[in-house]
Amino acid sequence: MRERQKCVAPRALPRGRSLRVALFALGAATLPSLATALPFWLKLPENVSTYGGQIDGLFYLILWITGVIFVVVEALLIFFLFRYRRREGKPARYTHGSNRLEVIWTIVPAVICVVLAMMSRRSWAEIKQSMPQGAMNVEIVAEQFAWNLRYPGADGKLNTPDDVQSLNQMHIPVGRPVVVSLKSKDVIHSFFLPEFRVKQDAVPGMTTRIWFEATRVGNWEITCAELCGLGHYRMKGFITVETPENFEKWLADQAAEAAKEADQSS
Ligand SMILES: [Cu+2]
Repeated sequence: MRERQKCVAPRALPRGRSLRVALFALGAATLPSLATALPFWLKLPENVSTYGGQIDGLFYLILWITGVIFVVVEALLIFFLFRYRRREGKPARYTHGSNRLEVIWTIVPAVICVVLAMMSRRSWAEIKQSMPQGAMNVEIVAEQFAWNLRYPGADGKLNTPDDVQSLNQMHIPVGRPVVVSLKSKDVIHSFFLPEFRVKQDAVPGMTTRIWFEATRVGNWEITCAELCGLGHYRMKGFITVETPENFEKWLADQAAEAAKEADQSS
């Protein structure tokens, strides 16, 4: 019986073990450099917002930290399942565990969380806690299942008779910050502009202000990122970023069209 036990559980050579540890450490250290080699379905959409780079940097950092921890934990789980499987003639050893290990795996994640909180503090303050000067104001009221937009007219003020309204079509000038006052008529919606790294809930009874600035001209989609009812899937809008001249022309055209319609109906 004793001889059999010896055959079943050969002891690993210390040299082999240190080689494995070294290889593992090398792999874990070089993984983040592969961020650019991610498959397309793991990559974020293109970024067309001034602060998108900061958010992406934090996002990829968190992805790599949690990704490496996930792979290590799952690999160890599978390894231990195999290594300590039930074997004939080998009684189980009951153990309380290791206080030192428990302290380590409590302190390390806590330190990682504090470092991440400190790293994201500046971006959070810049993006969420202050609104830029000289921004253009737009009001967006979400409803089942559309986005109602309101632009200030010639007086530059919202909620005056010369406001310009638009349904599901957002136009903004490139290179100028836009402050959106977000509201909801019915249920909670979520105003989501993936390429601008903007996602904000629209909550009934509340006005939430968010801002962003486009870095280039183009067309993208507005989606609702909150399951808001049966028509949620079709709650889609379009955002067009254009040159300041084209934007002013679009705004003037919309105002002229609205004036014409008002004339016809009176
Ligand atoms: Cu919605």
